[in-house]
Order: sequence, then structure tokens, then C-alpha cells
Amino acid sequence: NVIEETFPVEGMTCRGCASGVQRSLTKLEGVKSAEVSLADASATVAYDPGAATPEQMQQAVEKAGFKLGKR
Ligand code: 9UX
Repeated sequence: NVIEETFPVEGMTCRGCASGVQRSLTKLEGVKSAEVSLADASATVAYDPGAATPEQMQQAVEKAGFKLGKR
């Protein structure tokens, strides 16, 4: 089971930031793919809700230096 959700992302100022957010999300178990938009300040994540939670994504993104908000 894979669902797709879009979350707001705070703090991205360049394309490198967006890559960093994408990398930290896709490293997570249960995250299938992540599409991060610098222009929209958002991350669209395809994930298995039984294997990954938005809370885990928030922690991973925070470690990378950014903030993932609630959808
Ligand atoms: Mo460069 Mo974007 O440090 O943080 S990747 S501004």
C-alpha cells in the first residue's frame, strides 16, 4: 500500500537544499519516492503508511536542516 501526500517544506533556498531534502526522505524505509519543489516549498512523498510516518519524515528532514510541515 502506497499513498502520496504533499507537505510544506520550510527553509529551502537553493536547488541543493531541495536535493538534500529529497535525499533525506528517500533514505527512509517505506518511502518510495519524493518529489521536492523549491518553487512551491513542498515535498510530495509516495510512501507506505505502514512502514513510514510523517513524524519520521519530519525528523529526517529536520536533521538535514529544514522543516517539514503538516499537510
Ligand atoms: Mo547551499 Mo541550499 O548550503 O542550503 S544547499 S543554500
